Amino acid sequence: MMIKVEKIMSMLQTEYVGREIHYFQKVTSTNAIAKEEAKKNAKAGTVIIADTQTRGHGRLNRKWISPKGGVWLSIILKPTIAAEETPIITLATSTAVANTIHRLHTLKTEVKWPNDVLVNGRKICGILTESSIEGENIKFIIVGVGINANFNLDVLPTDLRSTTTSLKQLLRENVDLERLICVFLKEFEEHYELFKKRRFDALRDEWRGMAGFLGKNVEVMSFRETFMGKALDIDENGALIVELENGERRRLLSGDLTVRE
Ligand code: BT5
Repeated sequence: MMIKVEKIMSMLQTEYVGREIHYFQKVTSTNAIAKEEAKKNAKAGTVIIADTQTRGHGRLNRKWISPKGGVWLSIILKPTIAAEETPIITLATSTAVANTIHRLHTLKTEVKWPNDVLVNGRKICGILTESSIEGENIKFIIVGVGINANFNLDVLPTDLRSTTTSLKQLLRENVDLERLICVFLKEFEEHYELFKKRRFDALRDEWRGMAGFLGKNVEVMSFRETFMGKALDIDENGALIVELENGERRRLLSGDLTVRE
């Protein structure tokens, strides 16, 4: 057993996020388990945590490598919001992770649209938000968070090592996983409370302050095309605004960015 739930419970300072934790040594994907639990009426704030995932995934079913020593968790949420507002939860979660890593380990963290946290320009955390929608209503949202914590990069496939990092790789020692989880859950709850109060501007402003790529030239890969432009800002729904060379502006709801400066 890597992660000790009792230790988390003894330190946790939240009202409801993580007050119920389902812990597993090994799962397919904590998001998949969270979805099943959400359908079975799990309470909002319930957290699924695993030491390792055999089928961890990112967006578009990309593989998420989840070795032991990482933090792989999913939070079940039941907000009353419109479907188009969900991207803001992903942004708020990345801010919460960035704050957590910065506060605990004094590392300089950045966020990158749409779902990454970076240290030294390398991905240390990815977030996968999945929602279940019925008609116009959100039934539940699952926020999945993967933080590369207590493992070195040599356990990842070679092609990932130049673009990723981990806390252990950066700090040259293991961190207290339970403390990391507690601080994150508290940060998350604070941000989620703002979200529920629809303080989207506050969430956006904080995220912008950590978004080092804004104002830079980026290569955008959307499902349709690849193009170059300048990342200008995000709009009120969390969509990215990119300006092309000819001055034309595009609004992106999904896609991947590579900074080209
Ligand atoms: C993400 O997708 O970044 C979202 C990752 C979410 C993972 C969490 S873990 C708990 C929960 N359960 C799940 O099954 N998922 C969530 P995306 O932006 O699509 O990035 C995916 C890409 O990141 C892959 O195609 C790889 O290139 C890269 N990647 C895979 N494993 C990685 C890792 N451990 N660290 C950094 N990059 C990784």
